[in-house]
Amino acid sequence: MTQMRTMQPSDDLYPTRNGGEVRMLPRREPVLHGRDAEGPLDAETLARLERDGFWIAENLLSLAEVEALTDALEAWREEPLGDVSDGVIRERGSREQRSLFALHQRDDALGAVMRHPRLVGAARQILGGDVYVHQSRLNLKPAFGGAGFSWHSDFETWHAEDGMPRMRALSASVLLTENHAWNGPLMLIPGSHHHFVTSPAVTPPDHYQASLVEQSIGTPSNDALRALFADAGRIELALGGPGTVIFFECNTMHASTANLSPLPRKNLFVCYNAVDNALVGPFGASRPRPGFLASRDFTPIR
Ligand code: 6CS
Ligand code: FE
Repeated sequence: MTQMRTMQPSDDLYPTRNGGEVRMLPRREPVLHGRDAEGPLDAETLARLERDGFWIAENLLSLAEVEALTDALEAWREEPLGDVSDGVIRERGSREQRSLFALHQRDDALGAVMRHPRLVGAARQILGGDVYVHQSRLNLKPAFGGAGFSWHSDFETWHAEDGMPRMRALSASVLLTENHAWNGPLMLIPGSHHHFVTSPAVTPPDHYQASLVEQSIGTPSNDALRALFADAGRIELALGGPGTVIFFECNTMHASTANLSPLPRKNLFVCYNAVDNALVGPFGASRPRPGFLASRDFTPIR
């Protein structure tokens, strides 16, 4: 049963998808919700996450762990996969798989990685308490044309379309293949998480069926991107080999270009949300998105 929204518009700190002009609102909450909490991250790493909005943890998982994930992925891809309603997103104009969602509902290595102590331990420390998996997916970015992802803040979508109240979530992207400068790595704007860029366009019904192939609603204006880039002075390419994990805060502006190279760029994403930040009703859409995109099982990962 979908829990409908219990919060009134007045307590919406990040109004978006409601017409009007693009606005850059200040972030209204900390990045580190559990500053002194026990966990695997040292003070320097926490400071970098707070400053930049992301942290690239090289070789966090072993090659043997990545191999188990890759074996489970290949076994899964041989199963008869459905379509968008089963969390299978294909590249525009082809049958190539672009994203496969809801890994965490599987009982193989792909499902187990959410509970990896170095992932969930970092999430608990940063988010300051119990966490659950809001969303998980594989982005396959196939060779010879896997399309990119427009600039966006995950939180803008998760707030507007999933009903995530506050910025108390993060993604861990596990690199399953080499992420080179030339095969469509994740690009991030350091410090962009300190501002919330509103998106005036009203959310169409079942927007996810378009946005997961190519997102144009909920994305920032060029002026807003220019301003975020001017503050940062650079864009970071998140490069690394299999087993590297990119942790990025839910509101950090990120994108990736198309992959025209012969090497696929396969990354596995686990998006943790604080149990205390559980979803309510959407803040900028008529209906909540399906469970494979936004879990409403808030059972904490122990
Ligand atoms: O809409 C979402 O939840 C998804 N869209 C993007 C481009 N990033 C986050 C997430 O996978
Ligand atoms: Fe994203």
